[in-house]
Amino acid sequence: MRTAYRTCPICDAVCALRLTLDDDGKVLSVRGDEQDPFSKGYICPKGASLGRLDEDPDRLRRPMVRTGDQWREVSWDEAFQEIDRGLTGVIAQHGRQSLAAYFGNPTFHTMGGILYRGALAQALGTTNVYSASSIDQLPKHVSCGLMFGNGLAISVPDLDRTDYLLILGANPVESHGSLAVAPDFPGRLKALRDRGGKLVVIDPKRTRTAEIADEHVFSRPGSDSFLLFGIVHTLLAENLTSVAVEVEGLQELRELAAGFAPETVAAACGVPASTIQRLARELAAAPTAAVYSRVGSCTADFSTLSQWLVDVINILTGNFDSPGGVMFAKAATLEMPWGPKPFTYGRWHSRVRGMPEMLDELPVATLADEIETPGEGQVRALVAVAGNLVLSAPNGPRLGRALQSLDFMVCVDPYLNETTRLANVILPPPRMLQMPHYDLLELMIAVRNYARFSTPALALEPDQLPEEDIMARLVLIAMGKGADADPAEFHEMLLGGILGLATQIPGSSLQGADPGEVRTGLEGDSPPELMLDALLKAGPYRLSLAQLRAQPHGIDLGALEPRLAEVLCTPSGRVQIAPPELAEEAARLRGRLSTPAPEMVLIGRRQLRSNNSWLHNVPNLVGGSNRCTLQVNPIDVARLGLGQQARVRSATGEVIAAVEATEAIMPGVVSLPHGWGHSGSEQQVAAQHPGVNANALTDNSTTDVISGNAIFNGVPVTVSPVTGSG
Ligand SMILES: Nc1nc2c(c(=O)[nH]1)N[C@H]1C(S)=C(S)[C@@H](COP(=O)(O)OP(=O)(O)OC[C@H]3O[C@@H](n4cnc5c(=O)[nH]c(N)nc54)[C@H](O)[C@@H]3O)O[C@H]1N2
Ligand SMILES: Nc1nc2c(c(=O)[nH]1)N[C@H]1C(S)=C(S)[C@@H](COP(=O)(O)OP(=O)(O)OC[C@H]3O[C@@H](n4cnc5c(=O)[nH]c(N)nc54)[C@H](O)[C@@H]3O)O[C@H]1N2
Ligand code: SF4
Ligand SMILES: [Mo]
Repeated sequence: MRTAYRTCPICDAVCALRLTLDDDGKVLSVRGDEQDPFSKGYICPKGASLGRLDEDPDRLRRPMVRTGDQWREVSWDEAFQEIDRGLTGVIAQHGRQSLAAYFGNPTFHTMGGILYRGALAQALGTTNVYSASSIDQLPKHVSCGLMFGNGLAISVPDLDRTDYLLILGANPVESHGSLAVAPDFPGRLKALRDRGGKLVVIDPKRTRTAEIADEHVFSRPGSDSFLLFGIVHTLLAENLTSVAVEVEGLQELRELAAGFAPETVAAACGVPASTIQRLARELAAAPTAAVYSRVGSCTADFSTLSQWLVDVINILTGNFDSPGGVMFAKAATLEMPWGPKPFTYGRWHSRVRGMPEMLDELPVATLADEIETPGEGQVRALVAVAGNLVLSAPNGPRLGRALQSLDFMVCVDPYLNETTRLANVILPPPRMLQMPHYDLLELMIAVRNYARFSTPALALEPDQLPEEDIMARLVLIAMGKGADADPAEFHEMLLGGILGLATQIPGSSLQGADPGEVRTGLEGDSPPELMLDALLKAGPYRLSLAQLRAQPHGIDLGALEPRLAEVLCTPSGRVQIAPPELAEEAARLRGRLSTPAPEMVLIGRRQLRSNNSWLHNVPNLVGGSNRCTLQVNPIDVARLGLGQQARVRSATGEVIAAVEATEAIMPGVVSLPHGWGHSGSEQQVAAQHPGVNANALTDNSTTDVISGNAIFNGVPVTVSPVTGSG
């Protein structure tokens, strides 16, 4: 028996775990690591199932190649030869622009995914690069880009010190938080109340977070921009502002907000004007306050507006970049992507719908168009890393049909699932416990400055390839160097690139050092570890991998401190509180005031024992409360005469789902979780609990206009009884 300490890589909460393993490497128990200063022993059912997940018999162990409907295991060399043939064939016939890449959510939870994805995108030589950002948080990046000149300047609520927290469109008691890294988010919310603070939740559903709040306000899906504008209007009209950072555009902000008085927006958001005014006054009066919003607000129409307004309120109430308000973390690694970059967008546009590039990417919502529409630059091949697009993308089934028409597709994924079954080759990454782990991205948005590294708990088996070798060999093939090129060469090149930047950019602790000398001093058992060592040494605390290894319970680097000046990148050196790019969108929002609301709309939800599309194959995580049901208010159940099942129809598709009547959801709104729809899956357990694909109902033809982000919440649907279902 031995003990291993590890960060849980599943969600954004970065919990520290203590694992007990037997001599064969079987995980006997998983507990929260009580000695960890950040997560203090917290663990959720998913983390506790890490052992079961890791030993899932349906996990692919060797590369797979498909011929017709038949899959066979092949050697790594054979798999890469197949990929080389596939990709170079497509390049020769249709050019590089016919290649596309998708990087899914788990890409951002592994070191190899984060460190190699940019190089892979670049080596493919196409602008058809897509990621989970544009089905998740892109509107936040865009609003931060427009306001702060830096698309990565994402502030987090100072959870442990705030006196007042307003949450919109997030349910951290079940999701454990997102774009705000806080182990035991539920406990931190309870602590806020215990110290006399106030928690308010705005959500079309009375969620578990709403249940532990002081106040829950029902609001209409897709209407957050109205409500937030109403708050801004009140703050300005009643002179409740106390701006403490340098801003420009206050007059323009006044003009934009003028048309959104609480009385004007109340009907559109379903929140009484008096409540909107009171919330504004409470936010202004609280000693400190923070507004935090996530997926519910970010994947709806007008999302860039709502994400902007959240920060406007934090600024107007004097709670921006100050303790108890919202603040910027200062990670131990050199800021990624290695120094603040002035925000630009629209440097190129998607071919079919002319959608602008944002942060080097195009929106997932238009990937199907790019595959289906003939012409120069039509996408003919896809490299997908850690993505299950059929279940995750808007109108997933249409995208699935498009994927089927590709000339070639390769997936890096541990499972043969709804999406990877459409590929020609699947490359399985090592198991989680076999990989080194450091949260390069998460720790940049943590509610406390903190660092923790996990060494691999288990060694690779002889026929496995480390994640970085898989990525590097794909890069080398994309570069035209063939299937047999040595990944070591590329690792060194990538490391050299990091060292080049780390020794040059202002603010790096290695600025001015000799890259060769720094290289000689680096320590680590694998290329990602060497890169981490470099990034730590270049970081603001001048830590090293050796120091992190010596402290397996993590290193607390203290509470967040004001640092807006370090992340701000606007030409004026001031915050753009009313970016001109948003004026037209605000006018479009005003136009919506006179549009009648759809009778019924669909929203999504997250479930504690699930994580997007890929945890339904662990027996103890499925069943019970973790079911794919359509939540409907009893008033609607009666009005529509629903039985056990209902037919849900949208502009794009139809599903038949089990009805769960609950007063927790507003009348006129139904909720279906995403990531389900496993019928026919090769994952044995998931296939027994198939559920339905919520993204058969969502529409890829409409997006948040500014960012191009997908809309998953507020989708117009009709719900009707299924005859004979009782
Ligand atoms: N209707 C609706 N749709 C949504 C959402 C919603 O709220 N409603 N939420 C959206 C959001 S926020 C997100 S982030 C996306 C997520 O959507 P995706 O980007 O598709 O991510 P996941 O579903 O988390 O996982 C994708 C794949 O990663 C694989 N995987 C797991 N671990 C690893 C690993 O270590 N390495 C590799 N290479 N692969 C791995 C899994 O087997 C799975 O096939 O879904 C979006 N879709
Ligand atoms: N257990 C679990 N944890 C997860 C995940 C998971 O699948 N399961 N996924 C991970 C990922 S990829 C992410 S991005 C995060 C997301 O984390 P969260 O942002 O907390 O996501 P949800 O739990 O879906 O909460 C969204 C809430 O928005 C509400 N909502 C819907 N539409 C609107 C609207 O228009 N306005 C308002 N105000 N509210 C609305 C919904 O009712 C729901 O309660 O969670 C991560 N953690
Ligand atoms: S909350 Fe997230 S990080 Fe923590 S144990 Fe659960 S899945 Fe893992
Ligand atoms: Mo996400």
